[in-house]
Amino acid sequence: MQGLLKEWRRTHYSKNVNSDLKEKEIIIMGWIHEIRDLGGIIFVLVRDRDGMIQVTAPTKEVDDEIVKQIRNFRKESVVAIKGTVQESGKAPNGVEIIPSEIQILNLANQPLPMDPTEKVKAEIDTRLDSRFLDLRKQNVSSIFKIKSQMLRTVRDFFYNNEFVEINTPKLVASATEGGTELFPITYFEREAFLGQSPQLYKQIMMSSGMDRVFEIAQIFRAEEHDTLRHLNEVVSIDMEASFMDDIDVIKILNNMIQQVLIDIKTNCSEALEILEHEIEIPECNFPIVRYDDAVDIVNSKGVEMEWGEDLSRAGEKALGDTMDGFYFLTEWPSEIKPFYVMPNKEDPTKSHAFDLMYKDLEISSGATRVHQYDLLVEKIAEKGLNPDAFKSYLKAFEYGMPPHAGWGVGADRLTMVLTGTNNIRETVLFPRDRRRLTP
Ligand code: AMO
Repeated sequence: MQGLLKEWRRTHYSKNVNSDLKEKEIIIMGWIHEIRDLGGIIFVLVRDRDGMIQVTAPTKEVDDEIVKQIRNFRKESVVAIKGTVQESGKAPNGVEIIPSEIQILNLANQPLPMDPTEKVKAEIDTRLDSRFLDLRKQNVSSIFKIKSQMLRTVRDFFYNNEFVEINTPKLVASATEGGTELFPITYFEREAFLGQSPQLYKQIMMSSGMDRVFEIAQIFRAEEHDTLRHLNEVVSIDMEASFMDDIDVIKILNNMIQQVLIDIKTNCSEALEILEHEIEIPECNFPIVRYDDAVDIVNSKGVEMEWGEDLSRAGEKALGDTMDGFYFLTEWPSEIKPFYVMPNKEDPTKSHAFDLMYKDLEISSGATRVHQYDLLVEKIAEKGLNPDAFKSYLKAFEYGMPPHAGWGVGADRLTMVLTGTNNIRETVLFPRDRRRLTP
C-alpha cells in the first residue's frame, strides 16, 4: 500500500477485535483519538470507522523506539499499529493491543480546528467549516450511515416494484413549476437555470410508455429561507407512475416509508443507539387528514387560518401538536398548488394534491397530474405563466399522454426524522444555505 513503509494490510477493524484473538498478532489502522501517558504505561485510543481500540504500551516492556514514537504522537494523526491482542478488564472492548511495531502515516497539525473527541463542544458553523473532522465523530457519521441505508432501501423498493431509474437534466431552459425562485446561470450565450425539480421531465417520461420511473438527485431552490428545514440544494426522491392516481401513489409512498423504517430499525441499530434515537414502526396505514379538517384543527389551536391559505409555520406546528408521526394531508385547494395538479371534477376549487407530513415537518408533495393538453394549457395561463415557455413539455401531452400521478420526497428532511435531528444541516454532508458555499 502506498504511504506505508512496509507492505502492511489492515487485518481487523476495531469492532472485530475481541478475546478470540488473544495472543494473536494483528494490524489496525486509524486515527489517534486520545493519548494518556502515565509514565510507566501509555494508553492510546485508536479510532477507525466503526469504533475504538486501546493500544497499551508498558514503557519497560515494549521497545524503546515504540515508546519514543508514541510520545511523538499527535491527536488525529493517522497510524498503523502491529501488536498482540491481550484481554483487559479496563479497556473499552475488554481487549487491548500491546504494540510491537508502529508506522505513523500522517501527522496532524496542532491545534485542531475542532475537537473530534467532543470534550469541547463546537457550534454547527465551526463543525461545518471542518466537516471532515466533524464526521470523525460517531454521532455525526451515524447520521450518514442511516441516510445511506434509507437511500438503499428506497432504490430496492422501486426496483422491486418495477420502476425504472432515470436521470433528467439539471441545467434547464426555463422555470419548471413557477413559485419558487431559480438560480440563473450562464449557458453559453443564453440564460439557463439550475433545476428546481425533475417534475416536468418525469411527466414527459409518462408519455414515453416507460410506465413507472424514479430519480434520486439534487434539486436547487433559490429561496432565501434561513430555517432549520430549508437548504438551497437538497436531494429529492421523485417518482411518477402511469395509469395511477393520488390514492395509488399515496399507497406506494406509505409502503416505501414503512420499508425504510423497518430496514433502519433492523440494520442500523448501532447507529440509532449512538444517536439515542428510537424508530417506531406504525402498524397500519398513515392517517389521512383532509385539508378542510386541517384548517379546523389549526383554528381550534388558536392559530388563524382561512380556507385557501397555505399552512403557515404556526399552522404546521398546531397540526404537529395534534398529529403524531406520519400523516397525509389531502384535497388541497387548487389555488395554492402548481398548474400540473389535477383539480377535483366535482369541485375544481379542490385538487388531487397531497403532502406527507411528519408532525410539523413536510416530507413530501405529490398529486394526480393533469394529463389533458387543453386543461393543462388553461391551468398554466391561469397561474399567470406563459404556455409558450412550456412548449417542449406540452408537446408530450399532444400525442398520447396517459393519466398519471407521482410525488417527490425530500431525502434530507426524511433523514431528519429517521435520525431525530432538528436541523437539516446535520443531515447533509456539505450543506448549501444562504451563507454557505464552502466547503
Ligand atoms: P415540493 O416543492 O413540495 O414538491 O418538494 C418536495 C419535497 O422536497 C423537499 N424540499 C426541501 N427540503 C429542504 N429544503 C428545501 N428548500 C426544499 N424544497 C423542497 C420537501 C418537499 O416536501 N414537483 C413536486 C413534487 C411532486 O409533485 O412530485 C415538488 O417539487 O421535503
